[in-house]
Amino acid sequence: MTQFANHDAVKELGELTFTMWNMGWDEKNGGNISYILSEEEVSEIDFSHEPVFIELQNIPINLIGKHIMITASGSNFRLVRDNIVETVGIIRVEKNGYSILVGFQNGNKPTSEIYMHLLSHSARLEVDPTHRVIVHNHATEISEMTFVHDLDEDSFTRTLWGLITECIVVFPDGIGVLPWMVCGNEAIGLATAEKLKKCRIVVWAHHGILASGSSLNDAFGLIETVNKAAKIYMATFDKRITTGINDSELLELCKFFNIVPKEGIIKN
Ligand code: 2HA
Ligand code: ZN
Repeated sequence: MTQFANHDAVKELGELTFTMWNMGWDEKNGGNISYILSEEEVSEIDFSHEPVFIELQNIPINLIGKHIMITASGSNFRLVRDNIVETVGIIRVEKNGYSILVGFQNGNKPTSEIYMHLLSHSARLEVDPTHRVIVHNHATEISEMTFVHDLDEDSFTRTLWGLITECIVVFPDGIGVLPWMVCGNEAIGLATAEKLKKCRIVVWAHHGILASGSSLNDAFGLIETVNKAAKIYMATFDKRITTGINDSELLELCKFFNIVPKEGIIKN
């Protein structure tokens, strides 16, 4: 039996929150992460505390019984790794809510975005059984880009694909884009989950980005790739003398890497 704070998955999450803060993507209490534990991981962790049940309506059926590690409301990602037992916890999803099994000490509770995380996990699991992770942060350049680029998601995707060769290889399914919305409520959760039925990355205009993945590293890598392209966009969009990767070059890439890109974006 491993103590919660000493488990590898918990430590990995603590390292990732610090990395994201270090990149300038998680100021103050910005960002939240959740991670579906495997059965093996669940069997390794010491859950000897008395569970605390919290009621929550409209729980997605395919999550009932799953154990999810999730960051706390108000947690500062700079400090999470130094105080895991307060800033992270594990919940078990129940029919009418969830039980806090471990963590969230000293009266802490899961992120205000918990319902969005649950809906997002549910949507991804429907289409990808290897899915496990949702990462949300305030990556800087992708947020900047939502002020100078139109918010049509196909046009946004096409722009990103044209900026770095790697983009279409890493996210051939494209990205979803939501207009500005209030965060933390059911509407943004439902809208995000709807987008995640077709792709793994959603940009929230004038707020940040969310990515899903099969591991923390996988989801983080998607955000890194998108934000790198956005950084290049922001540094060049108003002073270009070349047009970037064209449609036939993107098709060449798809052929070489055996990739099927999201339909309707590459012309011809
Ligand atoms: O948890 O980032 O979107 C703080 C946020 C809300
Ligand atoms: Zn946020």
